[in-house]
Amino acid sequence: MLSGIVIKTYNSFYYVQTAENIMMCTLRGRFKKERFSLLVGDQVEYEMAGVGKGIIEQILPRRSMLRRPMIANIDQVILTFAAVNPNINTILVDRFLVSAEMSALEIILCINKIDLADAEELEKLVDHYRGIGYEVITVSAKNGIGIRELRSRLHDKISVFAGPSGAGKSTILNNIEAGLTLVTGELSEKIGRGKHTTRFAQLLPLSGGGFVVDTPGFSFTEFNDVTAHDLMHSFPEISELVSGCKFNTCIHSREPKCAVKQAVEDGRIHPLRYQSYLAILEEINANKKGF
Ligand SMILES: Nc1nc2c(ncn2[C@@H]2O[C@H](COP(=O)(O)OP(=O)(O)OP(=O)(O)O)[C@@H](O)[C@H]2O)c(=O)[nH]1
Ligand SMILES: [Mg+2]
Ligand SMILES: [Zn+2]
Repeated sequence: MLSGIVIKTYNSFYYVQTAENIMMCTLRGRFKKERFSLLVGDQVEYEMAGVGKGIIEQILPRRSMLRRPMIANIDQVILTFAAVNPNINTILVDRFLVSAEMSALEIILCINKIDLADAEELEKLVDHYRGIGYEVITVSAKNGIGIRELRSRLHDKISVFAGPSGAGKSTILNNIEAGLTLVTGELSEKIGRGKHTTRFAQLLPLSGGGFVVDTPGFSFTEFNDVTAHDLMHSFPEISELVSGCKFNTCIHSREPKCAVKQAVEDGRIHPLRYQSYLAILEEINANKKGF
């Protein structure tokens, strides 16, 4: 059986990237009966049905699934922020980090527009997140700084670029892969406000092997289905301490003998991170009360 990966879906056609070319495929009827939804990122086996055409016969088990956008088999998320313009804000970064942690994918924090950044501020920010254990790559899509390093981290993987609008995701990708002409700047913002963009997520092949996915920025993340338990385990430095709290129901806000609060006092947890934790916790609790 021939095999490939679905890189795009359109009008019930599935574009399947093989080692040699892109095949335009349809789905064998029985899958439709099962109401199985084939996703971009799915690995499939197909049979030839004419020149450049095929019929998908088999879908291989998924390694992972991202919900926004809906893509199968993602390996990692490149959370992209501009250091400046729009100015980076740690609460926003932490919110995106929590969302990414919930998806259980590898995370790389990419800080763009370092050509505009104050060197000292940037270093503080980078140290802050490296100190927690996150991998941080600093780039300037404009000047090409750091692009080679970022490219090397994408090799043979499926990577999704996510982050707020204007961070420079599309500009970075255009810079990473010659031949890409993703829309950037104000025009992109206009399209992004339309409702269809996330539905058309596609895998963009990298010439060195691997795929990237560009996503339209959104400036907020929702935590509707996140519990306090999920939240504490989405902060690695909090997660590793929770077993030290006196009460196993401790949510590290007002409880006595809390190992997390102690660590904040001792400076082992950064106050900004604790602030982000409390802000999201409050949101989760407010959502609950609404029911
Ligand atoms: N100075 C500077 N400007 C940059 C850099 N990278 C991108 N920009 C600019 O930032 C603006 C936004 O870039 P985009 O690539 O459209 O940002 P995006 O993250 O794709 O935004 P959305 O598609 O709306 O989510 C554009 O005007 C880019 O030219 C950089 O490294 N330095
Ligand atoms: Mg874009
Ligand atoms: Zn606690």
